[in-house]
Amino acid sequence: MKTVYTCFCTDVIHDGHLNIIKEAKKFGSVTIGALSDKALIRYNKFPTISLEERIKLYESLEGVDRVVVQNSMMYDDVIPELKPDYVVHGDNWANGPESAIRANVIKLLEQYGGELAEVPYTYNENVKKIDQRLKEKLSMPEYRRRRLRDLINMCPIVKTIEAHSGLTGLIAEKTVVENNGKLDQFDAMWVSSLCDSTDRGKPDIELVDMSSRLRTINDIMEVTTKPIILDGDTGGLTEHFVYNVRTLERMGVSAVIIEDKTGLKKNSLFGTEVEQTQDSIENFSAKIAAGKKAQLTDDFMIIARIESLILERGMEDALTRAKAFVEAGADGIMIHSRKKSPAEIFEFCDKFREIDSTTPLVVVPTSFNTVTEEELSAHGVNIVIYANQLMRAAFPAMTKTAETILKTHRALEADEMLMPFKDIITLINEL
Ligand code: SPV
Ligand code: MG
Repeated sequence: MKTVYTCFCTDVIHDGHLNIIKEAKKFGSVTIGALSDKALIRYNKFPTISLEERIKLYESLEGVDRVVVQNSMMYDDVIPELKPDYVVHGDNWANGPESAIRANVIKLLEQYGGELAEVPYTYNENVKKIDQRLKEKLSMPEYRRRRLRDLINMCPIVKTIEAHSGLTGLIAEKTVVENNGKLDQFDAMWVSSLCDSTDRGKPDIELVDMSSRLRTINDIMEVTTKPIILDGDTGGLTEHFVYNVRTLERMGVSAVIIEDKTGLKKNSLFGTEVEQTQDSIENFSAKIAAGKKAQLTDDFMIIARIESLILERGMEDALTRAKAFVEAGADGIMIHSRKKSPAEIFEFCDKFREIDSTTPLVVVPTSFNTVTEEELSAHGVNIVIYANQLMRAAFPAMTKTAETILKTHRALEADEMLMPFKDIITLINEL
């Protein structure tokens, strides 16, 4: 009897999957690959049930002879081992980043004479509704909030990009690239105080109030599912911070990062060029402890950001603070630097990891931007935040377009710099 392999990456079975099994059955005995959690994440299909539950679900389907685990999005681990006579897949992977997976399968099958059978992808109202529901489920606060902790446990490093609007949220949510035969995308979003302020034409001095920040978060949440880390500035008054923790938790924000500064906060990238006051260890620890006490779920994270290197107070001060803030209950430490070289960040991370091997570490490589995710991960960093790049990309493009229209007294010359609206709207979700 011939053998057939097909890979599933779903928590819910719909007509499309049943049709694949029906078609596969015509060729022989059917083995389903259940994509592992780690691989699902890279595929933007965050699991809402466990791998064991998915295996049971697939095993229960009529026509399925066995289920195996597929550990990566590419088929390199399963095909050479199973050597199926056929791989069956829907025909909806010929274009876009998924075509890399198709090419991978074709190459592997060629090595021993296996065949690819593509069946027409099932588009109907039921399939659409189930796909939609699955997505909506991930956007619910309880799923979204928990997802950051899960990602920290599952990924070598959680890749986080700045979002300051629905549109930038969609870019963070949907950008997928194929690189060296692998698909990649961002894991989480950072709602930066700098970009949220700049987008409103205001300075980054805690002038944009929490209600406005919540509106930005809500705009992003409306159209995305990925977890959100909020830049909470100094956290404000402890008496206010505790209320904000509850609000953020209820909305489904995964983490707030608060920095150990006090008084009129200025952006860290100004460093010592402007007057900035660091909070005392005692005060800031009390703020963290109060926030943790107010929190209602186990999922939400309060991450302490240490400004000692920015304010040139030295490595020892940074490490003393990190230890104290973890003791006060901080769920993570963000260490910041405005040096061009990542050396002081590496030194901090290495020394911190000597005294604490588990508390998540967060860095924002804006100044030390030569550093790679692999290097950061090797020094024990868990979350990397690209804190302002989308805003900085948009600003020069918008300015140049405005100048070009002013100079030429018409829009034609600017047009070559612009994306047609029909391409932009492909990003926008339709119900
Ligand atoms: C932000 O993005 O607002 C930050 C990071 O706080 S930084 O601008 O580097 O201080
Ligand atoms: Mg900020």
